[in-house]
Amino acid sequence: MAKGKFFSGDYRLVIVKVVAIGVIIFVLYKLATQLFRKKTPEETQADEIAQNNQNFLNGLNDAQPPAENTGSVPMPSITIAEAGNIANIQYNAMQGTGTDEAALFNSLCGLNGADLILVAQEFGIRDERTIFQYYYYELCSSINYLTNCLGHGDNEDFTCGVPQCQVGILGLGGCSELEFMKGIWVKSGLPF
Ligand SMILES: [Ca+2]
Repeated sequence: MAKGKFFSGDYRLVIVKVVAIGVIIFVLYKLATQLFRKKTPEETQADEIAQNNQNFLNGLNDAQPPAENTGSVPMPSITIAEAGNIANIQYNAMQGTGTDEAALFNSLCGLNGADLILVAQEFGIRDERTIFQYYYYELCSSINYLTNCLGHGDNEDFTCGVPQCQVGILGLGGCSELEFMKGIWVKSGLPF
């Protein structure tokens, strides 16, 4: 076909050619705008959160808990399935309006540092949050009796190995929910 003859000939064929070229240009334009489009601040932020979460998960793979008082680094005392079960207990305790602090703390209390790392791994990312991000979202960071942000801690009946959160007379004192949770997770050595 000679140059210049492209749009000559049967008008129906010309229409088909014009439409075809239009479609190709449109598709190329769409691809180019997708490739070179600047991300919105929300998209950039979402990417950063996803990347941070992925870094956190990658870090868990070779995380090692600090040595215990005995001087030895603890090995997991629970199975992966049990860790998954505890991760689910954590998740479920935080669903809905309130938070079941007793379920959160009780299911973690007996665990060593290696077990806790397994729980964080099995929790993974839920609702775009790591287990710690979920705690920050759900737990009170300071005691406030008016807003039912009660103090939590060890007493005669309940020992979770968080001595700095000793509950005082009449059950007052202790640590905020978040402080107590951080106290439990110290054994894992994970940045919380
Ligand atoms: Ca909740």
